[in-house]
Amino acid sequence: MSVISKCRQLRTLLESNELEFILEAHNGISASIVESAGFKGIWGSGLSMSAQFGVRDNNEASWTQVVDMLEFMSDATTIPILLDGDTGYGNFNNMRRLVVKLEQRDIAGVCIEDKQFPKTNSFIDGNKQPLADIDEFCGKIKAGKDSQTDDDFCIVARVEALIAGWGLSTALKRAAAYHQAGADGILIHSKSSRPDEILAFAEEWAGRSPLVIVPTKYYSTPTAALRKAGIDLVIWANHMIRTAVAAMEKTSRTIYESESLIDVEDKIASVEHIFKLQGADELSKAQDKYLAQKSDIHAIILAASRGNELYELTHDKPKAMISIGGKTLLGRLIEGLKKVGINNLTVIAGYKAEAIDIPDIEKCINDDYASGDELKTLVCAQDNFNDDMLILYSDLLFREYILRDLIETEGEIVVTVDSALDNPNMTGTPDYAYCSKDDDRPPFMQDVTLTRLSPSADAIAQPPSGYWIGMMCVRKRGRQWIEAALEELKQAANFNELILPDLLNHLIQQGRLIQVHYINGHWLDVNALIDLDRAGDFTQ
Ligand code: SPV
Ligand code: MG
Repeated sequence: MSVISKCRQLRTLLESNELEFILEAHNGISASIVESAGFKGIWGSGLSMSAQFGVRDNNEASWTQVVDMLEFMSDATTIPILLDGDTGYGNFNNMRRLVVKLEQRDIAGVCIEDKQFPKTNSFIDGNKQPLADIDEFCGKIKAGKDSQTDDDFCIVARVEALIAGWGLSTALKRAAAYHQAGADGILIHSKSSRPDEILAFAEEWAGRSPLVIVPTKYYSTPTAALRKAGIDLVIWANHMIRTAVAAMEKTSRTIYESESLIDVEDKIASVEHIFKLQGADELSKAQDKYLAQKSDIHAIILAASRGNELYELTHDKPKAMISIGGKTLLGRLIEGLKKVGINNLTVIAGYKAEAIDIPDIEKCINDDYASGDELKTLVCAQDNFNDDMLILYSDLLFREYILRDLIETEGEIVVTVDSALDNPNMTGTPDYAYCSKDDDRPPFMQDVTLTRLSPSADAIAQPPSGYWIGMMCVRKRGRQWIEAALEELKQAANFNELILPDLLNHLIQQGRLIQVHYINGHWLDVNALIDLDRAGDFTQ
């Protein structure tokens, strides 16, 4: 969809054969409200912008402060803004720079008035206000027109002759000169409460160029009369700031006097409405698109065993708490989990449970660790199971990508299998993984399922595809399978001896698909003293 530039939109408004209307705004939120109401353009009123800054309409706010505010207004809207540029904030040179800066901020046009800097609002002692020299003002218009790069950028020349008490012929003479100098429209201003002088001007002007008016004082004039007079653009010049001020005065008085919010809450915009005007919806969609989703994965970490092969190192603590390179195994594991956004951590302790003193974890205790094995430990954390969870041993050291890839692999239950069977460093009893396919990389992510885990490579005629490293990722249905399987296995006479591979084998026998994610090395299962020497690879 091609977007019509704001400059073009403003030019179309000025040059259309219909009577068009623009409404004042003075900051981003009022501008967006004006657009939402249906207006096709915005008047960047000098009076209103000064007022919202809390200063007078006498060029007390600097022009760059005005332009900065305009940028917020323009960013918040898609309709054009015609800036009330006072006198152009100086001479022709200031006008040139103003036009350049306005175009840079996507402001569609500027209206300059033929008074002297610093100006005073037209409704304050208008008669006393000196007008600009005609030639000097024409030079300013020309300088502005020569500075614009978009042909559609509009410069409207505002004639203050009627305000200053000079009468119709002066107003017409000035308007003609400004038109000649290149102005895209003439704004004829009046402080009269009747429209007579404006209507007379319009008649004499006779459509020589677009005619703009500001009927603040002659507001009771029927719009039909303005239309009939051939006016092109009406500016409702200050009604947003005045309505805001009236509302703010009323609300502040009520809150002050009642020392309560009870009388105002239902009468003011809801906080949700403010969010809407600020575009909160767009941000939340963008967050979904661009921000890494916060993980709600829970990790269930089995840390109940002593680790007998580590001898005196585990005299007073479980294997998970032995220190490697200044950090405990469990501490390192938790650090790795947190790095990938997993902060919901359950550690199932058993042997020397009190030695596990890590903050921000939930500790479940298997008091029966001496007589029970892994499944007995796992069921202790059943209340903490989640529809997205990792179940893993606490004695693992691994490269970060292994965890990341595991949680990104689809499947109700996914196990990480190391296909580097030639690993000469394997200690303890490995869990040989028999899989539906060997790891024939590439292709990288393959659809492979687990057929069986076995403590022995000879148990089945087919050679194993790798080792299960003691990590699995479980999703909603996988959790249900595991919960049901644990209930069944609890009835078995040998439940106390069952380990995680028994659980996975049980699920496979039931026809559940256990997905395999292959890796090739880059992990270590700390079982024996010799593993501590090898751990250096993972502890930098
Ligand atoms: C403004 O809105 O600042 C104007 C219009 O210049 S008026 O205040 O009516 O002069
Ligand atoms: Mg003004």
